[in-house]
Amino acid sequence: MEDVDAAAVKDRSGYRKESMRSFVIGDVHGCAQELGALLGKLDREDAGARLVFVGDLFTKGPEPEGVVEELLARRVEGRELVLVCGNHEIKLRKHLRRAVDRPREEHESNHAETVHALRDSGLLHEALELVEEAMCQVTYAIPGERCTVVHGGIDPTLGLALTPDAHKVTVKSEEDERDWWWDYDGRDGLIVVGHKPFREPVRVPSPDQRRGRPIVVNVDTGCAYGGMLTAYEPSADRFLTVPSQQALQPWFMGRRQSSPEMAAPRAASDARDRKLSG
Ligand SMILES: [Mn+2]
Repeated sequence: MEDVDAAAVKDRSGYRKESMRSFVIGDVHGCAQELGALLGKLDREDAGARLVFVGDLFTKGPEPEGVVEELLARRVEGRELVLVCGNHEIKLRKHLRRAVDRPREEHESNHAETVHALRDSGLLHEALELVEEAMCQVTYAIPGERCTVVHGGIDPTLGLALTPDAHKVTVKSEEDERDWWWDYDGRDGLIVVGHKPFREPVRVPSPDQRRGRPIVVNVDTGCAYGGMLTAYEPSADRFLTVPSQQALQPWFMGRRQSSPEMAAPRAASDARDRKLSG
């Protein structure tokens, strides 16, 4: 019996990388309690699965230091963590860099709370390393699956390969505009994103086989705004969620799934790409 169990554990540990399960986790935004709860849930599914974070790990929520601790603890356990770059990683990096270089200086940016919380818990360097690691990875193709993770999305007219990195990290339509995923035909496989929060995960079905695997999934369910924290398992086409502990923001209450009928497709706009909104 012992030999059988040992073999099963070894198999889950990932020597056949292509068979390793992956979970893509939405915008954590400093919500450490919810992250702990979600990771506990995922561990009960498969304690050896790869954890792919879609970006925006630290800002907005109450406990960025707790998020650093959760991530480092999983690394120590030998878990495979993949950090994809969000727009908030880019925004936060310079503030963290400055705080590391000048630890006694008070910070007065809109990231001050995040920076101070990390500094007061002695995790500035660790947070900076995680942020810089994420910034090296704008896209992540899950091994063995036709699935790519990016923070914001792609320009469907250009496709995954030709969409500029800045666009991939920041693309977000306005309230009354059509989301890019309604104009995507699935040619680059399944694209999993975060960045634009809705009350429910967005799941865009393939146009030619409506019951098959989706072509776009958005796992940002607004944990920092009182929604929930969502993980998605691409191979099983399945969502796992935990409720947010944060106060429900009034503007977020009505953020239901966008519809393909909404407005006309917009032209790609470089000006909008430069605006790091959200
Ligand atoms: Mn974002």
